[in-house]
Amino acid sequence: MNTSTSLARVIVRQLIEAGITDAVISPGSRNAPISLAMYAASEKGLLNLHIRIDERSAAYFALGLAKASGRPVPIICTSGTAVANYHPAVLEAHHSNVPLLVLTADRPANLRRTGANQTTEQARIFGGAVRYFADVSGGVFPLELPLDSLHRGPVHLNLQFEEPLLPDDSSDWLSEIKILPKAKPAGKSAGTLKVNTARGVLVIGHDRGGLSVAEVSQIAKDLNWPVISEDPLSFPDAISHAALFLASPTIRKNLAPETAVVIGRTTLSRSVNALISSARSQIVVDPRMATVDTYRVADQRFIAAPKVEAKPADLDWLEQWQKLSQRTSKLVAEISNWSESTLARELAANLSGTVFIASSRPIRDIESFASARTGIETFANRGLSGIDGNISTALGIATARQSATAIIGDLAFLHDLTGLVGNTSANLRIIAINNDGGGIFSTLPQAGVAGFETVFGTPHGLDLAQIATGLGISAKTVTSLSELQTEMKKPISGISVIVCQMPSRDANAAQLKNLVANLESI
Ligand SMILES: Cc1ncc(C[n+]2csc(CCOP(=O)(O)OP(=O)(O)O)c2C)c(N)n1
Ligand SMILES: [Mg+2]
Repeated sequence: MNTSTSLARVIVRQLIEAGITDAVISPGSRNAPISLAMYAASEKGLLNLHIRIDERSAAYFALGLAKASGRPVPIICTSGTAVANYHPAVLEAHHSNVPLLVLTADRPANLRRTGANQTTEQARIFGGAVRYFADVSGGVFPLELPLDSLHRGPVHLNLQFEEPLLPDDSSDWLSEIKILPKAKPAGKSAGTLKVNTARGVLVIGHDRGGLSVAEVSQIAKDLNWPVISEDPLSFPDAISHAALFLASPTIRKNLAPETAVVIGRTTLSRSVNALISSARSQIVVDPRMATVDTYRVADQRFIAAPKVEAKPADLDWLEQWQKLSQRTSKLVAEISNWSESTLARELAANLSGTVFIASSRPIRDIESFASARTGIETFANRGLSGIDGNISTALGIATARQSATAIIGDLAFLHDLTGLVGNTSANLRIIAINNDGGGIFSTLPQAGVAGFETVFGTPHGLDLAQIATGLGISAKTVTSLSELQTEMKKPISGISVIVCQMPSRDANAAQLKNLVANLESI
């Protein structure tokens, strides 16, 4: 058997034996040995293959698949620029400890810097963003696959394939394969969180630093403090609309806590971050302090869910928060126009199943306008909050589930159009919120500066439904809540897009500002 075929088969065999079920391949010649070995495994029912032509989309698709399945997902591409297209998703995986196994094909090392075609310095190209790297040559990978490293984030193996690249034998190399997934390495002992303050708050970052909803719910129950959750769809007892009423400096001052326990990172609202800063002490629980956020500052730090020893809660304190939340709920319920706020409120109330929420306004509007509830499984890319790869991540998540819904802004939608190219079996409904540009910028200090529309607003004037239709995807544009509700009642089947055509970005920013001003007097 030739050297490249031997290396590819050893790797694929080990992956299957380790319990890996899915792989994402992008087309190319140099990766032929591993692509063909994976194809052979898929023909035997040992692996589900997903083919995505754009490596950036491919890697995000795998990211979504890995997040939703909890299993490592290999991505396979050819040499050269293909490798660099993996970088955005590798960074997102790095910042959120997602097990992405990056398998890049390369030419033999002696061809580097010789002018050989499609040959660049792709060894260590991802720098410190991967937990483990190896530049592999020869017929057999000399080490066991670094599966332990994968449990802590992305891993890169650069595979030097020399010619011939096609198999030269027909041996039954996949017989007697034994699937023996290795148990996840035991985590470090978590320790005990002892608090003797009654006026504390528990703040939960959107993806909980990777902790499970159950682990975080247990901490919330033991503390019995007001819970501020960036994701109000996973914690029914969270204080709804906290991000909104905390925008009032007066309210924030009255509610300054003695202690803030923060789970994961909070990246959505300045108001919530200001509240955390006003606490006398901050305790952080975040497994990512063991890998990526190693310099995070806090009075006390835990890298796993701790046991909690708390003194009985001050129920008056909890009630103060609940009253403010109820008053804000009333104001939120009174908004009746077709706007990004009412859209978020209604989506949050009516969605079911698995939901991916894109960066920018969509995730912030859900945080602000949803009534806290449960019964939904949520995902978002909050490692680096990119507006890239959002369709692909959602497709990967939908592939690991029966179906999913994605809520995505127009720029994020346009950014990842190639995510819509290629066959998938996924059932994904995309709700594209079209405000013709980056609506978030109208809510930031740069709103209205000279050149605002050119460098921040970036209107495109495109018809998103027509674009989707051109890609063979069914799409419908809606301009009212009732039309949206009619569309949402239909079953999710294949990929479909509902384009919500929104009023102007300026009008939305003015409405948000007005709402916050009204909150000053509640
Ligand atoms: C890859 C990437 N490029 C640029 C940004 C900066 N950015 C943050 S939000 C945003 C606008 C997003 O617009 P859209 O998706 O339409 O959402 P909206 O703000 O309108 O809700 C941009 C460009 C980013 N986060 N990620
Ligand atoms: Mg937009």
